Amino acid sequence: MDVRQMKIKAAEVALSYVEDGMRLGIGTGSTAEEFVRLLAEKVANGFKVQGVPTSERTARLCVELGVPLKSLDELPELDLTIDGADELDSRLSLIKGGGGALLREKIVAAASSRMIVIADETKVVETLGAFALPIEINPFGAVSTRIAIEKAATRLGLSGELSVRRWGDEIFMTDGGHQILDASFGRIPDAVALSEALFAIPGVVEHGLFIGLASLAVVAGPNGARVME
Ligand code: ABF
Repeated sequence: MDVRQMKIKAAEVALSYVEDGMRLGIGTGSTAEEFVRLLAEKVANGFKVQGVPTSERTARLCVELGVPLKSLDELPELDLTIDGADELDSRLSLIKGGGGALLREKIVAAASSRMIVIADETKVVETLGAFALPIEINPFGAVSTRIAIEKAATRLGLSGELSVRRWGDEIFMTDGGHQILDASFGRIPDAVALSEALFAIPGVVEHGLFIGLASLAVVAGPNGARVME
């Protein structure tokens, strides 16, 4: 099985948790897109769901494939969200945001009774942090915010590069009109402490540490999928 087949396998298993009539948060990224493709096939065969997309990109794919969508304001409480991740550990703490959709992803996951993560085996780590942590910041005062993040990280014994995410020659802007700093801190031994420290900085809109949100992960490897709970 190559990585794409593993993503499809994880999406396939996750689809078995989706029940007819569910209000469903729909994630972003290549794994979530495999899920949308499989979901669309079921919808075409009469399966009923109402989806809330976590990004404009996911919304476009759902519209193209005929998955019915609502806004989160129309459906403010969801039954289940299925989304990818950049890293996950054995406690189902996650790093997300590599695709730039972390703010909407977290809002949608928090509005859901349950979140299932779909990933290939390469995403599972012992300690979060090999993947650079995306931190979404308000463009106003971006340099001050960056300095505050560096100081907060130092106080926690973390150090590393903070790079402004770019899209070609331009600074990358999220769906919400914010910038992203990718923080290469390396191992993050205390994700809760880092999360709290980042939220204490006014210019930080959101960060990619998802703690206590996922209740189950479907992880696919070369020999099939396993469930982590
Ligand atoms: C979203 O897509 C993000 O939070 C995460 O950054 C990314 C994972 O993408 P992929 O499935 O393409 O690896 O879920």
